[in-house]
Amino acid sequence: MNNYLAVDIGASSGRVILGRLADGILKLQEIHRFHNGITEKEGHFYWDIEQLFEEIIQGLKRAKEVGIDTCTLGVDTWAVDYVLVDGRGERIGDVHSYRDPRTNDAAARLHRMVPFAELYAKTGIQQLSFNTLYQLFVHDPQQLTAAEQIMLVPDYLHYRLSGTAKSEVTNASTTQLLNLHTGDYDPDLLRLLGLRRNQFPELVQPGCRLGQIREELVQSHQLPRCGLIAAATHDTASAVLGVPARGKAWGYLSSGTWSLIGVERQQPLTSEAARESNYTNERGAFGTYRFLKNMMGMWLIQEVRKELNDAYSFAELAEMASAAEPFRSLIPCNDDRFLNPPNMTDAIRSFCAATGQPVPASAGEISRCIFDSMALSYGGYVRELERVTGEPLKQLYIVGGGSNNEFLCQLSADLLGMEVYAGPTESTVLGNLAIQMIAEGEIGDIQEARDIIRNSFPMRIYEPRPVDPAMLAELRARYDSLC
Ligand code: LFR
Repeated sequence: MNNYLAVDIGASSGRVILGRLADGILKLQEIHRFHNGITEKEGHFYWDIEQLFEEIIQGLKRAKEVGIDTCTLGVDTWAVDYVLVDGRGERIGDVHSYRDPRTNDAAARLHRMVPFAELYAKTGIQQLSFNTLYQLFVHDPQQLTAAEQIMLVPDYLHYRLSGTAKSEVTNASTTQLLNLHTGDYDPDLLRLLGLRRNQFPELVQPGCRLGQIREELVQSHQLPRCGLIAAATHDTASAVLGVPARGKAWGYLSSGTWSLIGVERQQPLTSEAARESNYTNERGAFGTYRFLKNMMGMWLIQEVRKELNDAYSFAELAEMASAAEPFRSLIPCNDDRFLNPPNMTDAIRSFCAATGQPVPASAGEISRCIFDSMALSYGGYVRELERVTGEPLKQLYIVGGGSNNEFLCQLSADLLGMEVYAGPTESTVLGNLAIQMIAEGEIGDIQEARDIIRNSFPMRIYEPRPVDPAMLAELRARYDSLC
């Protein structure tokens, strides 16, 4: 039986998971789990990239301890953030997090030189204040000049493991530097940033082989012998691969730290409506496009939970929310003021006070305010997605950690008036493994992978409960007036 290891690192935690396929059923075993987060230094926010690398090594050691001698391995992480590497292969500087305020006014400044419409026509990528393009625009020019290579985080981790530097395309597309038409880094945008094409590694597709784990790592840490395979290294691309969908007319909501809502397409869509509504065309595996939009997701509740000193589990917060008065106060979840406030609970309360709404006091009231607002924003965006693509959706698949939140799933189904299929929670890991299994020839294609996932993991269906249309219209108007 082949062993496949998925290293999946999100903004709040990372995992090393072993996947195996037997009789058409995919089984997962968690080998290692670790914390991730950003740390502040003098007003800037960074990831601890050395720690993440060490955790991968720990995971591989444990894999060996549980009897794995050979395997393949792929890494996926969040997008847009990068590591600078000098001519000797050494890292230059710390790795900025996309939540670092350094890019607060970068887009406005850059758009004075190249209007957003032009950027969008070139790249098809939505405007997020932290896209790599804007981060590089404000990055220390001396460091950039010294950088022989600029690698996105999972590419860098693959490089540290194997010595092979490649730029995997699903994540590369989130830089807002890839030209949608040529498929390569755009020369005009590189010129604007004062960068050279050869500072970015060669672009490769998910499934590309990246060589073996370096022998010296295997020897010094007693690791299994692993062939590295580029996963769809952007976690959202892996999550979309892991959606257990069949047929057509389905949308997805990848629900983790972020909520990513969209559809899988065979061609990009860069119409005026798509641009104005800020939809992105990130590259998916097998030539697909992820036509989606970012919404602030579980980050809101994760921060609030932390501020409550982790006194309640997420399930408890959802339970308390369900007992609180509905739709009492709402926040525009996607507003930049919730991107990285010094204190999320305060930011929510101040917003409610400033807009003349009741100020949520208890943990249940704060959680209710978050979940009501999230469900309303999902509803609005699904309708918008249908309008922009001109294609009505029949089902919404919610995957990722948020698919466990029964309260939010049911509320979303109700407000959407649409069937919601929830699960699996591990869609990102499953998408990562699927690419490796396809590369190894154990699975034929992505539809087969999705069928296997559907047969292997539970999925819960939420039927929409009737909602008074006048009340819904009033709620929508209230929500929209806050945005
Ligand atoms: C989700 C995600 C989103 C990306 C955001 C920042 O984990 O990868 O797709 O926009 O994080 O990188």
